[in-house]
Amino acid sequence: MILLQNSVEFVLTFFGASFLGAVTTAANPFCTPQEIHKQFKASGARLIVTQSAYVDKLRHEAFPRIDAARSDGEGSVLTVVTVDDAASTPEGCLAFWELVASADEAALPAVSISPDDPVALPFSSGTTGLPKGVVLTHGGQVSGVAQQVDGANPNLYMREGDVALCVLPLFHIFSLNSVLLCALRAGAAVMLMPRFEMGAMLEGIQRWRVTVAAVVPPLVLALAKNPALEKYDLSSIRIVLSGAAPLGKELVDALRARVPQAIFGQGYGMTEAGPVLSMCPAFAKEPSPAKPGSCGTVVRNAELKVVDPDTGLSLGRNLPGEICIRGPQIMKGYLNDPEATARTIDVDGWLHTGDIGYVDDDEEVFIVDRVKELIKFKGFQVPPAELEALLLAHPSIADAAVVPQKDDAAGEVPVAFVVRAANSDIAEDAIKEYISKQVVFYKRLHRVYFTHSIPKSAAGKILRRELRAKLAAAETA
Ligand code: 4UU
Repeated sequence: MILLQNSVEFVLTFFGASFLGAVTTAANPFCTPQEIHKQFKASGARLIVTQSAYVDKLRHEAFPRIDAARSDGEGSVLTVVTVDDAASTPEGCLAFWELVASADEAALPAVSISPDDPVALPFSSGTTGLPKGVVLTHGGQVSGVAQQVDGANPNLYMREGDVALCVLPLFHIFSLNSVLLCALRAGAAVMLMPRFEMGAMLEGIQRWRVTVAAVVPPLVLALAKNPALEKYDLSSIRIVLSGAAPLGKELVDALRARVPQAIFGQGYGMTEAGPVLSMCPAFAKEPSPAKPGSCGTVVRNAELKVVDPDTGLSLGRNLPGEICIRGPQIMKGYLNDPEATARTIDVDGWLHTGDIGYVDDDEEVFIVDRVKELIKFKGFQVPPAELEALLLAHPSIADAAVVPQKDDAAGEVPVAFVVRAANSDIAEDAIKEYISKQVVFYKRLHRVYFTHSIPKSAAGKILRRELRAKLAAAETA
């Protein structure tokens, strides 16, 4: 398990493990001990590479005892490697750079790796339920990278001399695949930033002449609004690739004036899809224009279709339906969860995204809605089922449902509908605080609406559409 901000050690650990045929699962170091433990347990991780600052989270009672002695393979002790200065290595941990210094390259075991072997295990809630391990294989990642940057006319054209901005977290597949792996494959350099900090990022772009900037819409918003931009030379940027959430035309126009030479466009990705489904054709070596709001065209050597969510039948152009993708790049399945896998990848190999969109006459993909439960706060995944489980565990709460509410800065924020238990008068703030203590910042509830009942289908499924419509109606009222 990699529990690190973007850093050289993250990259070395990922490639080192891959080279040995090991799998890495990367987690957000800002997560709470409980959240990290869930992923640790579900992934079956044996060793954690992290920073000293996060070791206390791993001393939580849920984890095995940290011990520098080699793990017995039974999971009774936890091996933790810290990347900081060896002099400050916390008790029981191993120092990353000491291990590197004492390593013998000639003693590397010979391993044979097949394309079908797993290499990365990011976590995603997919179309429904709790976060699950997404099994991405060597072959899948190699195919996915090739679909973007290889061939006579690469779609995401990068070459030697390019410098890719890596400020989006590498524990998310957008950054790992489309930035790190694609840039290195193309021979480009990568500018790693441990965290988003506006001044340092602009400084770095100017100093290292960044040419390809991968961003999310809230970052475009922050840049467009920042007057300091004028003080920096951003003339090296030729591509601004936005993804993970919808990018509006107004937002692009607001930033375009500041970086007039750059091409703005979107990639459409989903962790389970390996991740890229479509990419802006204006980024290609032989570019063709893309319309505002478009997510580009399907990556090559993959198939994309739009189906009627009710009948499953394929729809024609310009008709919105569920987007499905098939190709060598998609996940092998969810770890230890054949039911969830079967719900997501059908018998013909089509991965159902839970996104509603259409393909227009120029082959461009447009996303118009999401039928899956997932909430996206600034591009981060917020699985409603996780928050609902926490809410239901509270003695003063009889029933609860969590849905997205539109938000200008974050795109969407999670809000809850709550049915109080009999005789309870629990207040909104108490519920918000109860959740905040247990989750990473982007999963915090922004509003709690009290109600008498949660609308459900005959099968007991929460009717999320109804709740979303209720919110929308309240907004326009
Ligand atoms: C509207 O967000 C991602 C991956 C994004 C990505 C990866 C490589 C973008 C560009 C790229 O090059 O993965 P997840 O699993 O966190 O979230 C997936 C969901 C999608 O199903 C869709 O609902 O995030 C939403 N999404 C988008 N929505 C992703 N990209 C877009 C987009 N516009 N461009």
